[in-house]
Amino acid sequence: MTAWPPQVVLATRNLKKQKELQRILSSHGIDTVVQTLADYPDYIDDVVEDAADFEGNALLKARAVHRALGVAAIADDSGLCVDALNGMPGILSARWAGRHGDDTANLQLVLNQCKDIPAERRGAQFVAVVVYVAHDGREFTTRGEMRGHLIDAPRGDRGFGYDPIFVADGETATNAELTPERKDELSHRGKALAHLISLLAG
Ligand code: ITT
Repeated sequence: MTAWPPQVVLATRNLKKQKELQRILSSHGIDTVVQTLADYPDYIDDVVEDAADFEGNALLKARAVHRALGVAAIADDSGLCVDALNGMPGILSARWAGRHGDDTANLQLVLNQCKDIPAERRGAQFVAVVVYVAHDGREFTTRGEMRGHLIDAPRGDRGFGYDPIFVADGETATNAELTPERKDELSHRGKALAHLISLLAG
């Protein structure tokens, strides 16, 4: 059993990711405050996300924050893996069109790359790996996946990233049309965090 600390630093500057993490923890009754690197203006973010997979990149990000700030740290490395693109953009999801974090350009490039792919071969999944490094340095890694398919034009304005072009299995709405609570129930991030919560509860 590892108690959740009053606050944890999420190794990110992506505030939409932070919002989802905070919301998911709160929905599980955990009142830990999720800070981000924006709360630490002196922190020099020199992590190069050059690992070969989500696990490796999440470890790099969480360890760097734990080492530099000496606090409990958490990282989420996530992305969209498209079957017809052999699992890409995958770990390159945030910079698929070249500029890091340009959600619209990234999404448009995936749509263009998939435009001739028929409906039955438009399967895809979101993957999230969450790494938690406790104050004392113990590390916990969990993973969550959300299967679904890509549509051919964006719909909805909730969520972030590739949400407007992704419909989860069993749904008709895109992730960007789902309520935040429904997205969290189904999402890769929601599942990875639920696993982490039960792991820490021992
Ligand atoms: P940090 O590395 O600083 O945490 P980032 O946005 O660069 O922030 P990642 O390297 O993990 O994060 O890349 C994740 C990308 O995958 C993100 O930019 C989105 O494009 C996409 N993505 C991840 N989760 C998503 C979700 O729930 N909905 C839509 N797109 C998502």
